[in-house]
Amino acid sequence: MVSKMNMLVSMVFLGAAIRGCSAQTSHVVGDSLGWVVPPGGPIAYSTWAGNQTFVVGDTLVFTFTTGAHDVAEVTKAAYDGCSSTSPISLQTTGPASIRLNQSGEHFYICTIGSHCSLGQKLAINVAATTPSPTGSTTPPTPGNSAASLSVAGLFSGMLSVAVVLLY
Ligand SMILES: *[C@@H]1O[C@H](CO)[C@@H](O)[C@H](O)[C@H]1NC(C)=O
Ligand SMILES: *[C@@H]1O[C@H](CO)[C@@H](O)[C@H](O)[C@H]1NC(C)=O
Ligand SMILES: [Cu+2]
Repeated sequence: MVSKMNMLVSMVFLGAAIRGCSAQTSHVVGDSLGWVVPPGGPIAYSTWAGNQTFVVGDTLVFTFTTGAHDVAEVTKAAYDGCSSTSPISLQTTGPASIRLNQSGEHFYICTIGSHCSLGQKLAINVAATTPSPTGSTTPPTPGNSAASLSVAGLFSGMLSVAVVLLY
């Protein structure tokens, strides 16, 4: 009886651990480059973003020297035109952490000088749920949700079996 109880407890912990795998990720923008005027132009941050998977709950970390740069979340129009007249939000102290609370497209620029025009701008697409490993710029597909559901279902099933064994 004790070992069955242990098994049940282990399964509950295993379930919790698997849920933990989809926990929030911290993305350091540009990795070691940081948040600067990129030497190679705007391609630097689009390449970086292309290698990331952003999910609601994740955090962007913009590393920059306070006073040298800043980070503003802006609309797509402001991102395209490098306009800093009415940003959605502005952080002037580096490093700056921004939590991704909403799915969909997010746009960030540096508002100092002509940094944005020179390529200090970032566009990302945030998925509502953990997407497939291949898709970081595509929105989550129904298939992904189905996969998550089936994993959840599998665990409910295993827990039910454990409960039946116990009683
Ligand atoms: C991912 O990063 C590598 C270099 O680390 C780069 O060559 C590649 O183009 C990037 N992938 C995408 C989708 O941008
Ligand atoms: C995201 O939500 C947290 C907690 O509610 C809040 O503190 C934070 O300001 C939000 N971030 C953005 C970018 O809206
Ligand atoms: Cu800047």
